[in-house]
Amino acid sequence: RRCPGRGRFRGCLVGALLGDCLGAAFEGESAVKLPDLLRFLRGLEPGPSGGEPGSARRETLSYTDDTAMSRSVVQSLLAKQEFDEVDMARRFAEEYKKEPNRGYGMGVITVFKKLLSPKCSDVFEPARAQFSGKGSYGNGGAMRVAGISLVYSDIQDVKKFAKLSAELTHSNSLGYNGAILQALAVHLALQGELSRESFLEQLIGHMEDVEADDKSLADARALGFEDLPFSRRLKKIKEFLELSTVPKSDVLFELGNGVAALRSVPTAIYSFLRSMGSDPDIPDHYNNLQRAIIYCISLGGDTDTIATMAGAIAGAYYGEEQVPASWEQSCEAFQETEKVANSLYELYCQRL
Ligand code: F2R
Ligand code: MG
Ligand code: MG
Ligand code: MG
Repeated sequence: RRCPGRGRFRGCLVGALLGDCLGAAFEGESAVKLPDLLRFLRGLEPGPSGGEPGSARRETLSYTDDTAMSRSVVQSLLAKQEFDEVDMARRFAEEYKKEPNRGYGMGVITVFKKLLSPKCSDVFEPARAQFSGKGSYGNGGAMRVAGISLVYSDIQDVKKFAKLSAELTHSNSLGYNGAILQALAVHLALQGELSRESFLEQLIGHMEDVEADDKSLADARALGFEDLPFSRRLKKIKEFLELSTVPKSDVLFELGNGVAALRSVPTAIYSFLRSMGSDPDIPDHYNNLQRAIIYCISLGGDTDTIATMAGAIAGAYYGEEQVPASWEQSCEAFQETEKVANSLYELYCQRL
């Protein structure tokens, strides 16, 4: 194993931040019109097409729970130099207490309240009690997981700690397996120039193994899904990528744009992979990373979360060179994000 470039670490975390801040403006909209989205993005650029020349910058775009939790993951890893469930859980809960209005999921708030109680002795217990003991299958474990792949270079460690970090809030395998898939995608992207085909093949190979255990099979069946639901969606992505055009309605039907990990992580991966090529609907001056984020947001639904996941993967793959200054500077906390990415780079390479 070798040390990937520092720019990939910065690209990953800033890409994730951009996806969240830009996507948040559209979260929950069922139909995002591309011209409206492109107009919004032009408004971030300096000069005649964006705001008055010479006028004060427009207000900064705020990040949401996706980034708040990602920051806790990364800060915990940096403070402890490894995964520490008690420290990470405490940071999630303290961060929620400090800024409860970042747009958290309805269910996960219950977990934070229990974690804040001095009576809590097992940090995984509140998550296990969610949804009458079924556990959350939301995408909250996946949206925040990229930092795991920026610390651990061994793929077995990536799987193990992606799962544990997700299980602090998401005990349903359809929640934590989504986090494993997202972490694997960031891990592969960080290694660099993989083709679409081998990227997908590797993800499918790993997920067929991840999803074959008894709990994954039981959880999928209990919710009325077929066996190996993530692997199946990855195969659907492969089919989509072989077509010259795919209607948005097919993407929404097969992959989704929802708050469940199963209806959002594959969508983020598809958005990243399809943006390796051009898109007739998106102006040519946008680069691959920008196209990935634009495509996610154009699907509507859970736009901040799907765009943050695609942004993390694309940023790790293309590096910070594809992060446009005007987009970055529109987001809250981008400078801090770059610093934290530098520290993760040092830790990752030092651990090799
Ligand atoms: N919560 C939101 N968006 C809506 C409000 C934001 C808005 N901008 C505003 O502030 O007004 N976004 C954030 O939530 C998602 C991540 O959620 P997470 O962390 O997975 O939370 P939770 O509560 O565990 O799960 C989310 C919902 O999924 C459903 N669900 C999950 N497991 C379930 C189960 N076993 N049975 C039934 N339903 C289940 C529930 O509706 C949960 O509330 C991201 O989009 C983030 O941006
Ligand atoms: Mg959010
Ligand atoms: Mg969201
Ligand atoms: Mg920069």
